[in-house]
Amino acid sequence: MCVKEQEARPNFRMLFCFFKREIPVKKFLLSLLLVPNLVLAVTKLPLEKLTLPKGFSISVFAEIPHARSLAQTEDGRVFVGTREGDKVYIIQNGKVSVFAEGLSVPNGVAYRNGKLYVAEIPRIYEFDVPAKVTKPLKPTRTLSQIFPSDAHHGWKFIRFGPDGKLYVPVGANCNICEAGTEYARIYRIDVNGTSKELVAQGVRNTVGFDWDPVSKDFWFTDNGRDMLGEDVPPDEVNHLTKLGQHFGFPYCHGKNILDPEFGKGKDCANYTPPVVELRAHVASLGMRFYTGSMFPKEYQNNIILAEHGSWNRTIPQGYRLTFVQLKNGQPVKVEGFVEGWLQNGEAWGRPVDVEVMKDGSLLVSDDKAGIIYRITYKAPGK
Ligand SMILES: [Ca+2]
Repeated sequence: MCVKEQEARPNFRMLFCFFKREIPVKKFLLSLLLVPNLVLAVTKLPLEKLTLPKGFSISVFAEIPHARSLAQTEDGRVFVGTREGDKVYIIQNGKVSVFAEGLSVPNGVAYRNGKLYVAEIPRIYEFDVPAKVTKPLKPTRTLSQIFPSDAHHGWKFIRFGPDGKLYVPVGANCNICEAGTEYARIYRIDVNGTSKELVAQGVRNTVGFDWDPVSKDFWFTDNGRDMLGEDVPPDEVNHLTKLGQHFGFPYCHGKNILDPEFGKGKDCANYTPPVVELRAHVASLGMRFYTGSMFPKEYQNNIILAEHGSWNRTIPQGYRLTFVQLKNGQPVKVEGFVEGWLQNGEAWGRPVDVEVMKDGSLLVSDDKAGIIYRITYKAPGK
């Protein structure tokens, strides 16, 4: 049977689940023999199940197994990190190539000034990026800053801030615990030096962040703890207003939920609350401020984030893109933007990260279907 989505490696059962409505099993097995690259088989996706606001369209941009974090060069080439595989991919001239391989949990990718930075769990590699990548490349060096090697929430999302520093989170190495001093934090580092500064603490596990294009303030998603209840605590969108702020974990969840164990004797008023409380367990990951001009005005300079989807909630939720419209730093609208990866309690896709392209279209990675989607907008009637 098809099981509910889990934080597990994609396996053959999941592939069967995915394909069962699309092609007969016999034909699928035959395709495995004939097509060694499974990705090639993922060509018939139920894209018609996805719903978008009027005027928006979604299409397949690229097929990449386990696609996770996205980054791009000045000339619009796209890097794709993976958590399950050992590879980082590059999409150039519409074609997918392996950029680097033999890596361990290379979830994080960040590009700046002709160099790509790839984060494994404890370390970050620097690669030179040639004008055209023709074969898998080796890193030119490893950055001097080293992070804990714990696998639990160890995979990294990394990104350069407007300050030129590389922002690197270290998730809590547990579901809920009094994490050690290096954990549940976001750091920023100088990739050409040795500095490592604290940006935020009390952050359970952020896998996506961006900077407000106007104020340059830092915003990030955070995933709430498990095993507190089906509907608590909320996932979060947070706004840093002061370096080193504490965002509550493990003492206080959401705006005002004291942890039954670790919250004893604590007061939520002593921690920075989220700006947006998302639904519980939706697994909010990648987020970007939409900085293009293709989408309507209400989207511009506001947030689109990916909800990867719950893994242990009785009735799964998430599995969608969410739009957060802000006014003076406060949400005035939080609503589904793209929905339909979850059908009758089963997910055929899981959005992970988003990336605004130069032409204003939006890329979305999906590590379950192994797809990069492209969302475009055309005013109805035009
Ligand atoms: Ca929090």
